[in-house]
Amino acid sequence: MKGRKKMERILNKIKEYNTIIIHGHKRPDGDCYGSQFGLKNLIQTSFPDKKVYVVGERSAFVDFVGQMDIISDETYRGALSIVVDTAVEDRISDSRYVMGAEIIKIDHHIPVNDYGIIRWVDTSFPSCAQMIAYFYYKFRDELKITLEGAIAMYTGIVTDTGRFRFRGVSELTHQLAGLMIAHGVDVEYIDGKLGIETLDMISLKGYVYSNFMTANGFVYLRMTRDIIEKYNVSDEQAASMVGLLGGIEGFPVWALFIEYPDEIRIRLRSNGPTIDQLANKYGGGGHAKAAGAKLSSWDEFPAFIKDVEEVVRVYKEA
Ligand SMILES: [Mn+2]
Repeated sequence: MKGRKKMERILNKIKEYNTIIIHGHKRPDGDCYGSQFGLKNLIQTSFPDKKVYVVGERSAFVDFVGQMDIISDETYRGALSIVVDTAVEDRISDSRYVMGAEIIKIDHHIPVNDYGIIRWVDTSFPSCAQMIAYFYYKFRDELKITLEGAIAMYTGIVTDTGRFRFRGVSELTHQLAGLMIAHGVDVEYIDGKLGIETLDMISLKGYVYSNFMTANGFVYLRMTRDIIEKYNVSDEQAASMVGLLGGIEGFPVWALFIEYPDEIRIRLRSNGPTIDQLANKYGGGGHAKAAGAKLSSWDEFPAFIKDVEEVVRVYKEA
């Protein structure tokens, strides 16, 4: 069984501590919330005498999953810190996690920093919330959850898998999502909550669809500062628009050029040629089909377009 020893050690630590504080990452997403609040619910429901807190930055779009606790530094005395869904120590939200007596890491990302005395890291899980659900499932004879926890875990599973569409989704993913439904999760309710978008975001989508440009096999958009300001979105929200340009017939590579004060950051995507080497050439890197790169100014823009066209040409000839 996957990670059995690690899970047993984690359960023992949970039993050992009276106060448990659960951290996630900065700018938390659905999986971060799902893992944090799912784990809180699991511990609190199974061991009602323990004090369990969830801390860190807030994310409005997943507010329905739960509300962050505000705790004093004093609370960390003799407490167990558990950090979920975070590979990079610097990204852990609420840096006070180090004040806990011991730290446990539960994550599904490729490890970057080896923090924590127990590290249960398994990159085969498509979401960290699925790890929490799996933990519950494996010890279900002694653990309990309520609907609240099931909603949290289901939300994490759904968001990190792009609603069950991404690589890594397996029979186990659906089994565990099914287990959450068995606990009363209303899939339509969650879909409705996650489907809510701000008017600004919808308007920006309209802009992206109306203003993208094309080269040979390449679709792109220049997301300039004035556009980001006009539509009143965060840089991160603006950057998320790259997904809109994917999957267009005849255009295996797409990108969003996001203008920052001192550089232009590129989100580069492909469903054909590998693009990580191209990203390396432009000060970036990443995966074969999803990478980041940067330009120091728009002067480099024409050369970048040419390089993408070349990558596409070579790919189509192969
Ligand atoms: Mn995640």
